Amino acid sequence: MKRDLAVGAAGGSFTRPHPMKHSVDELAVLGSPPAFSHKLHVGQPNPGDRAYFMQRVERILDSKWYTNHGECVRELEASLSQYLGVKHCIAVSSATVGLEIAIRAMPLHGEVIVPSMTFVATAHALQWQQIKPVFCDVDEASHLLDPQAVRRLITERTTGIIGVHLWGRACPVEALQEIADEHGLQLLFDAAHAFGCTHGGQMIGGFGRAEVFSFHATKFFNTFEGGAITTNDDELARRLRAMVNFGITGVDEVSYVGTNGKMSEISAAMGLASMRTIDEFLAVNRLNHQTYQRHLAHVPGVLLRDWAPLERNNLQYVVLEYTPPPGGPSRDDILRALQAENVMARKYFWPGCHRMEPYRTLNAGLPLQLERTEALAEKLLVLPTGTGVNLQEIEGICHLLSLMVGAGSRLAQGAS
Ligand code: T4K
Repeated sequence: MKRDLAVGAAGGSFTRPHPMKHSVDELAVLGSPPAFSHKLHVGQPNPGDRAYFMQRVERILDSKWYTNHGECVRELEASLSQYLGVKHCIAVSSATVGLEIAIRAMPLHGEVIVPSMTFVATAHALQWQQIKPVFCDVDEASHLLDPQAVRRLITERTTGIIGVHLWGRACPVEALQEIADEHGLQLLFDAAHAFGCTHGGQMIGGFGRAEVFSFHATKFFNTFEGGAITTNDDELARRLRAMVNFGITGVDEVSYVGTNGKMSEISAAMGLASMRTIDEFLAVNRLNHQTYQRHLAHVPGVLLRDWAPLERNNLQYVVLEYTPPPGGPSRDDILRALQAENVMARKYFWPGCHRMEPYRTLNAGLPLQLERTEALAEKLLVLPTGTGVNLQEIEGICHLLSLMVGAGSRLAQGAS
């Protein structure tokens, strides 16, 4: 099983890289056939224990209990709490809804400081409820909230900070907590990327007042759609649990404004099936990452960081920082050329939330200080990993990248 996964068998078909391309002229962007016969995605789902999933689905159908905190959800919540070492785990229908509910339950209002270098859902979860996301710059090397920059953005309207554990790397948790305590702010973490990752050897999940995970199909651990809010705060947990279910606190009793944020039984069954293969997923991602590192180490302009080797990271994102070498192609030329080869790389999280609507308009004319975010947004390139890509394909991707970087302005010509 491990070996199969290690070579990238997703239980599906293998693509052999096209007989290796030897020269720039053979690149697809210049008119040759693509290197890969099918698309290699950044977010192709890991399937989990398929037989076990099917067994649980049969049981759900027989039970005639499909949602509303059924057996699978209860089992998944217990299993996640134990895995993460946190007191309460509330399964939700997505991380976006989880963030919205956590923000409302804490509650946050007025202004909340968030990084702009994140998926737009982090900002939308605030804006959706008329709370102003105040965009903060990140550290250049870690891509995480810069505590000094956070301090500069605090006003009398600030009620909280949302740290994002981007790429599964833990935020500077202690520094952010210190700022929050000093200013009477609440601290929430968007842990959408950080399931199975640690900070100081401790699983992410119990930091701040609450943390929110994503189990979307594209995450290394998935429930089709879904997520979880985790907290060690009993009172908050009670409110969260009610708000996920319309604010219902008892039979015919509603105590809060709530919504429908419940995870269904079928999603939870997928979660239980994924829990059984989590170590294999991690091993595959680790091997993929090492393979990328080994083959990209000498490609000019390409940096693939070896992140905090003492911490555990799920490595669900392979994030390159690309600085064009003299005369080299731009990041966007490389992206276009990779996609022509069926390598569906992404430029997460370009251009930064502050440059997307409605934030671009809302912040027009304001002196935003997001230089490092903007510089990173021009550099980042995220490559396919997970069980849907095999080591041979990864070697092929690296080889293509090195051809492309050496192609200079010819890649841009291919685009025109
Ligand atoms: N906070 C952060 C920091 C996040 O990154 C996210 C989500 C959230 C909060 C909110 O979490 P959720 O509410 O979604 O639970 C994707 C995901 O949809 C999104 O969950 C994720 N972050 C974000 C980083 O990536 P898109 O629109 O860029 O990509 P998408 O969904 O089209 O998928 C990427 C590629 O994966 C596709 O081109 C094809 C492949 N794919 C996708 C799906 C859904 C598959 O092969 N199979 C599939 O089933 O947002």
